[in-house]
Amino acid sequence: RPVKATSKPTKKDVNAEEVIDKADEKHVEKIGGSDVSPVKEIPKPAVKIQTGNNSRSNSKGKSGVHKVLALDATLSPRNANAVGQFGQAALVSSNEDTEVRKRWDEGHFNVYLSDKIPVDRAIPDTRPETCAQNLVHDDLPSTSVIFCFVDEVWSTLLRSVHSVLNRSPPHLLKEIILVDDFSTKDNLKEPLDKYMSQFPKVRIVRLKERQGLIRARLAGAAVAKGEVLTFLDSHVECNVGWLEPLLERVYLDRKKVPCPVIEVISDKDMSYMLVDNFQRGIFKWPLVFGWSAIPEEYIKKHNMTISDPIRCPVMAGGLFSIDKKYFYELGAYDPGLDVWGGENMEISFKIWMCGGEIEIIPCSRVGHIFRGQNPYKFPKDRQKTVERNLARVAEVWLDEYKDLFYGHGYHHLVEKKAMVIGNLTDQIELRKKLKCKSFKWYLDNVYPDMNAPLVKAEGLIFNRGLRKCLNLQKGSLLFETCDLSKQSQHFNYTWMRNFRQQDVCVAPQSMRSGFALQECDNTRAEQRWFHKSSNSALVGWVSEFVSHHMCLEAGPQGDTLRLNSCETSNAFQKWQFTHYYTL
Ligand code: LR7
Ligand code: MN
Repeated sequence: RPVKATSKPTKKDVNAEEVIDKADEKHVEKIGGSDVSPVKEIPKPAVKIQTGNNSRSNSKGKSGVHKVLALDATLSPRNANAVGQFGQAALVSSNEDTEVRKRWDEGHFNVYLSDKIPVDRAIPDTRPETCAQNLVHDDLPSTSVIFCFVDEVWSTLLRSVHSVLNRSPPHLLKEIILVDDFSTKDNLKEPLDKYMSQFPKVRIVRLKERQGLIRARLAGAAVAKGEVLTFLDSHVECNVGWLEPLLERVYLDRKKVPCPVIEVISDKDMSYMLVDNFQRGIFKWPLVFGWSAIPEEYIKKHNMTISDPIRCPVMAGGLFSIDKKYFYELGAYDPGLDVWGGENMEISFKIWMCGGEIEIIPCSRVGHIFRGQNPYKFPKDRQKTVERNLARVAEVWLDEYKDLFYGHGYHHLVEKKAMVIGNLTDQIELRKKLKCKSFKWYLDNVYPDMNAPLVKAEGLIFNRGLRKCLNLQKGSLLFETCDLSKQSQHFNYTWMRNFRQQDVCVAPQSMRSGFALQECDNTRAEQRWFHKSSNSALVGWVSEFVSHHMCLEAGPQGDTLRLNSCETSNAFQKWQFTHYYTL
């Protein structure tokens, strides 16, 4: 079979990673390692045919079942020898290299090659073998497939549409809605209208100004007539039998939100590639999407097979089906999210915390071209757009855990939060109205293997030079013999880098007066101390004329606590908390 095996690429949110400062880099690596830690509980996936609580089969009476339809109008293509046919790697001769390079930036993949490959090429059926034998109900709901695009490459957009037309049971495909997010390319105007007019099921919606993919999806959903919405990126190829297994899950339970396995269409040679089985969608701080393999022991213990649905803490974002009414019950997407990014986190938290479920359905497979960069322009700064979206999600959904988001490189957002992220009243109201569960519930029940300590370190703060602990009593901070039982010796080092006891935060003051005790306020940068690891300094910023960094130092007699210039070898400047969750 012309299939290359590869491991699934991790979706890179380069932007978010870039902003993680040095101090937090180590931490991110560490969490990465948590992928292999045992998953406490991913509830066992449902069996093939079952009736869920939210099932519609009850209301519709008995219904028959049939084997998944293996429709594929491209099985024996006319042009079997065409470039890239059957999903094979297509080669270009070396004298075409300049041409390839010249056109690369149009889509940040091999556009030159894509244009040579038939728009209705065949691809290998990559489903696990048992999938073809699976039964689905006869009366599945119909779906509207929604593709949003901005300046998408002509040949990949067409290939996406043809793959849906050729491999979806016609009675289940209500329509295909193409939402043009204010593209500038001429061929996406009249030529596209003309081309699509051959297909009565295809409708084109043109947005009058650039809305970004989130509001473009909302515009598509608003005109959709199908019972289920199926969102897809505009550079995909749907595989054989992709649709029925998705609709079956929605049919069984309207609060299930199924996603296909996302396979890889090479950006270089356009070959259709397999990905590893048993992958879950997860996130790491600061809300960066990634894939994580389900541990071997878990698979064995639960007798999971490669075709069982996989419950996912978060979805990748671009490819999923959802009951239309349910989508609106959930309040759809936050329409305040701009252009690209974060909406996958928003909808994932919303689904889980408000009573739904996200699953990957291994019998449904769709190839996607993973690109190194967004091939379109962001109306505003890309980084600022994405971080603003993520901050909106964090503010609405993360409860006390939002400090973990801000603490991983987004401290700067907190100071001017209200100004940056806009109004959230509607989103907060919605969460109340839906009576959604807490983020803590989500972590405990949906993503128990996530590493999410609420503070970076806590306990007593021991000074290496003095061999005593800090004690906060009657408004003064001094030293005492360490005593775990004394609450006045207990402090936290928080994600916002506050060094605090209850509501009291320690802030570096002027050169002369050392430090001050203040009411904690996350928006005040002056309350932030750098503390890199156990037995390192507590570094504060002093702004007198110019900013300096200064280290907290114990006086050798233990009767003073002051700020001084940092000296790496000075033991009186070394501090250790009793317990470090992560640094
Ligand atoms: O302003 C825009 N308007 C648009 O209509 C920006 C984009 N778009 C369209 C675009 O043409 C494309 O069809 O929206 C679609 C998604 O944009 P991509 O392809 O640039 O996104 P991506 O594949 O890099 O990113 C993933 O994360 C996004 C976060 O906002 C979206 O959720 C994408 O749908 C999502 N893609 C996938 O999940 C596919 C698998 C990637 C993985 C893992
Ligand atoms: Mn994409």
